[in-house]
Amino acid sequence: MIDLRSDTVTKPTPAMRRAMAEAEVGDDVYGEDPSVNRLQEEAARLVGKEAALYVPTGTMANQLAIRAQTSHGDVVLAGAGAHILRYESGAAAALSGVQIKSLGVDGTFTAQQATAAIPPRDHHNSPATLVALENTHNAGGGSIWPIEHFEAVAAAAHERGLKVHLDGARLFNAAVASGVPAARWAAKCDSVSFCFSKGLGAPVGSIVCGSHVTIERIHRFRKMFGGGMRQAGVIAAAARYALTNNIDRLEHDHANARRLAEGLESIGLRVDPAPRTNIVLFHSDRDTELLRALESSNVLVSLMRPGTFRAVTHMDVDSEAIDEALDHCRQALTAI
Ligand code: TLP
Repeated sequence: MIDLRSDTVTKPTPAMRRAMAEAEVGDDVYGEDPSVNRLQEEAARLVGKEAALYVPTGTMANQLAIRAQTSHGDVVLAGAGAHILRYESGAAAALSGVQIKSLGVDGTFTAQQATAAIPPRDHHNSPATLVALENTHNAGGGSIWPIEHFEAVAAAAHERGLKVHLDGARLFNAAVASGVPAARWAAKCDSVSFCFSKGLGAPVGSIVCGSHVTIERIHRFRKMFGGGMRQAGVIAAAARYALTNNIDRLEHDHANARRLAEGLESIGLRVDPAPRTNIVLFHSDRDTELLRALESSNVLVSLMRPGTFRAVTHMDVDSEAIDEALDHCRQALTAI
């Protein structure tokens, strides 16, 4: 099976499992799990924030950041196709009572667009209180914000009193591919989340980082949302292992994404946009037939929307597996 549906499908390596087996643990709801505490300190330091909180999923990280930095009835500004809008089961509306206003077309937007979307202060309007940025941008094909736009949007938001959250589920893919360190992306944001369970190869877990005050508020809502975990050091050890060992290797996933994109184009499939990180979007009108034919040759990709497939490279697929997937794809195209 060559599973390119997502980078979430990776399995922990023997070395990561050893780190998990040997983890020192305690009850993290009492704040007594040394592995979780170390992970939180390391993660906060890595992105230049005062504090961090370990959480079960990227969705919970985003939703806690929204809940802690908005009030019911507020507006959150986000790029078109944002994960918080499209793939979190309506959580922002259900759990925080906010409306998400989507801007731009490809997940990025300008400071002018953000400013224009902030409603004037008037009792008829819902106040915009948070801007949520996503980097890399999943639905945009793993795209990376131009750092100047990113910083300009954050500055414009702060000037008007809005907070800024970064959904950095794949922040280290952005950092490795752009050469802009994670701490610089995080610097202009009030909260930043990232996932251990995607390209970094851990089986579970995400983290949200920010000031002491913000993280304290988020901590309270983590309890309310049912995200307090007990001897979580077993999984935090995998996350710590991932931070130490699996960031630099993301470059291989990016090279494999480029290899896959070139191969797909050479067999007549349109790839758009050109991959910057580990996500490849390719297009075909015969989507259902192609998906089925690939599945029957044990190649898994996802259908993101009609006519658009997503293939994600990760540590469990090497360049030989990419070439094999391309062979199957070529055969599938001739068979359908
Ligand atoms: N994305 C998943 C699916 O939900 C689409 C994937 O396979 O890519 N932010 C971003 C940008 C994400 O891509 C994801 C996961 C999350 C947040 C949520 O993370 P989890 O799955 O841990 O809740």
